[in-house]
Amino acid sequence: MSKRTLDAFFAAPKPKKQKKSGLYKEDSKGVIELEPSPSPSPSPSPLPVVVTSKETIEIVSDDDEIAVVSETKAVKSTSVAAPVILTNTGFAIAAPDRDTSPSGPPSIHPTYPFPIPSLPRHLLESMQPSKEPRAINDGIDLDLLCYEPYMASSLARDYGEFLRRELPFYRVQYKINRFGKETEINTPRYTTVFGIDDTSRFSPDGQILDARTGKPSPANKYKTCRPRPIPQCLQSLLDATSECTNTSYNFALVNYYASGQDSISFHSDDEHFLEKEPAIASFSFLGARDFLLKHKPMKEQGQPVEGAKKGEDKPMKFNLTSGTLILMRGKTQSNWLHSIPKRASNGVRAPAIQGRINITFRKNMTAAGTENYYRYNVGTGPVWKWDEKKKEMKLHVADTSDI
Ligand SMILES: O=C(O)CCC(=O)C(=O)O
Repeated sequence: MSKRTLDAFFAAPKPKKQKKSGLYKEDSKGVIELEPSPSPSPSPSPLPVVVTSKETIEIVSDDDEIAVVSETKAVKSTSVAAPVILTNTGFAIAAPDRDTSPSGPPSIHPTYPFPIPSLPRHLLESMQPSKEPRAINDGIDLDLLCYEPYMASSLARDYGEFLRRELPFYRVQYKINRFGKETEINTPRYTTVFGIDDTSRFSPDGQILDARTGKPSPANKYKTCRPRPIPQCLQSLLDATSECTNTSYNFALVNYYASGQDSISFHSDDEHFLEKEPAIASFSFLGARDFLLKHKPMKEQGQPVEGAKKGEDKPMKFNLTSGTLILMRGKTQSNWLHSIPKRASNGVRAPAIQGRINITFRKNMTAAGTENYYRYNVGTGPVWKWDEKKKEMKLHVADTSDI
């Protein structure tokens, strides 16, 4: 998302939410049927999926058309049985079933607040899709490809935890003028971004070069931001995604939704600096969240278009689990809006509380687009970094010990 107008819109005081029913599939007891679990790809240590409990989740939307709905649904959790080897002394030790050593040196660049480690080898070797995608095109102008999953659950968890732990994040604030009044917007999630548009490229040593001539770009080409090269840990997934979706990308935008209160409002990724009919590859890692899609209003001379209702009033809902890739392409962005609505648990631990990483790969054509992405996803505020002991984001204090 670039222009944060929709986040901005929802920053205004909201009327109390109305309770409506019937938006989600429920049986008479309010129990939602479990969707069939995606069949995992062959993996060195397949993880058994067990249904452990039921929980009530309250879905709170920041869109007036979507009601507050309570769901009771079974929660899936994975139990990991580590393979063991019996030694000749009779002691069992964990089998080294994967090579977690770094696949190379860390990615470094003057714009990074700290070096970003390279992927552990077992992850670098797992960047290809694990199965064929499923096409979803049963809505007007809807053209999705869904990889369920792209990455098997244990790898997706390792990769999501790696990105959460190693990337710098921001909680971007910005001002907009709304109805003649200056309003401060607090982006309701952690964000970060890497990449440079099609008019430039990075040299191997991190200088910005003109994409056409290969010569260094003028120092003032990007006036409001300092573009960052895509680190190896994201570039390797971008390359594999380019190959399987047959599309080139030059930007990686990352969102971290720390809890059910983090969200993104309805919007479409149809910025003018992307290609026409852009293909946006959107990955989910760690906690599952609902992803809603609805058609933009369809009116012809003030009248609803006949037969054009699907998706217009009732959003489609996908529960995006860890390792899923949704490719949104064709006419989707110009005709559909998508969102990750807020959720509040009823005092019960909801999946959203585990935190969710989202990565979108996009192709940006202009320098103005680069400035836009950095403004709304890095901004000018402090850096946040994951604290593995406290299991939460903490303000990052630069290490000055070797200055
Ligand atoms: O988190 C998601 O799945 C959606 C992210 C998104 O829509 C965006 O970054 O523009």
